[in-house]
Amino acid sequence: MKIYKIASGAVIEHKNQHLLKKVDDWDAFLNRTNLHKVLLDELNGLHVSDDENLLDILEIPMGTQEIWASGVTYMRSKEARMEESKDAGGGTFYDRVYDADRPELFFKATAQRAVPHGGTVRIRKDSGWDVPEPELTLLISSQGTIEGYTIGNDMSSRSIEGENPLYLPQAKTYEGCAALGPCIYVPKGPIDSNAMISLEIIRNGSAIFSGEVSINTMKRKHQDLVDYLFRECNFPQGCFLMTGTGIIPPDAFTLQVGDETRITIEHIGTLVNLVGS
Ligand code: DO4
Ligand code: MG
Repeated sequence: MKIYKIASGAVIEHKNQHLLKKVDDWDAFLNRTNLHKVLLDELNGLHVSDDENLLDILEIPMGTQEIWASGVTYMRSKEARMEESKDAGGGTFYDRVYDADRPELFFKATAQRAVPHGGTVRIRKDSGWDVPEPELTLLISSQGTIEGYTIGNDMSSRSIEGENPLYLPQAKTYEGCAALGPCIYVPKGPIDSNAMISLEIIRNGSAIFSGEVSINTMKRKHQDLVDYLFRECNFPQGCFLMTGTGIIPPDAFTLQVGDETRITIEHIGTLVNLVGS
């Protein structure tokens, strides 16, 4: 089952049908344990739409929840960050966090700084080296249970992060620093552990970078990340947690204004965004 957010409410995709549901409070709508079953029970009586343009304009599938992120959860992320920060002493601390029990977790954004599928993510004007980070993103209830999955783009400035690790919040959080969507995938159980994430970056109509990774190569378990996040933080509306990137373009690559990012995660869909200034 998938949930899309459009201007007039929710579209629930189930068995190749699109059902319309009025939602007054997106926080309450998403923050429910056993969401798959709850949604199934609510399908009865919903209007089925055959409007082909129904999903043309999507909103971020969230309410006022915070978006958090995990770091250095894949080998590729550890290696790329050790390389970019070696002049700032980063040669050792990324491998330490990769191996430590405690994961790297950081606050990323709220809906105000994020954009939906079809929206424009930004690169910072004071950054010269920028990448999208394609990340499986968890929808977590206020009880700490994983209820769904979406696609996140953790836009990152590698020049600012590489200059000094204490600049991480500036490398990661700014206007237009994240994209989330196109929908929330709400399966009966956990997502297929072999699901693939792929990233394509399009410039002037051609793919200038493409890469893929399986979520089963992630170092940590989803629930372990959630448990650490919930240790000393309450999330009365639930929250979203990006689970880290396993795809980073080669060091010579930087995003440019006008590029298009296309992130696909099996079972969820494709999140497409334009890069702006
Ligand atoms: O440690 C810096 C950020 C890591 C990150 O965002 C990732 O691994 O995805
Ligand atoms: Mg990331």
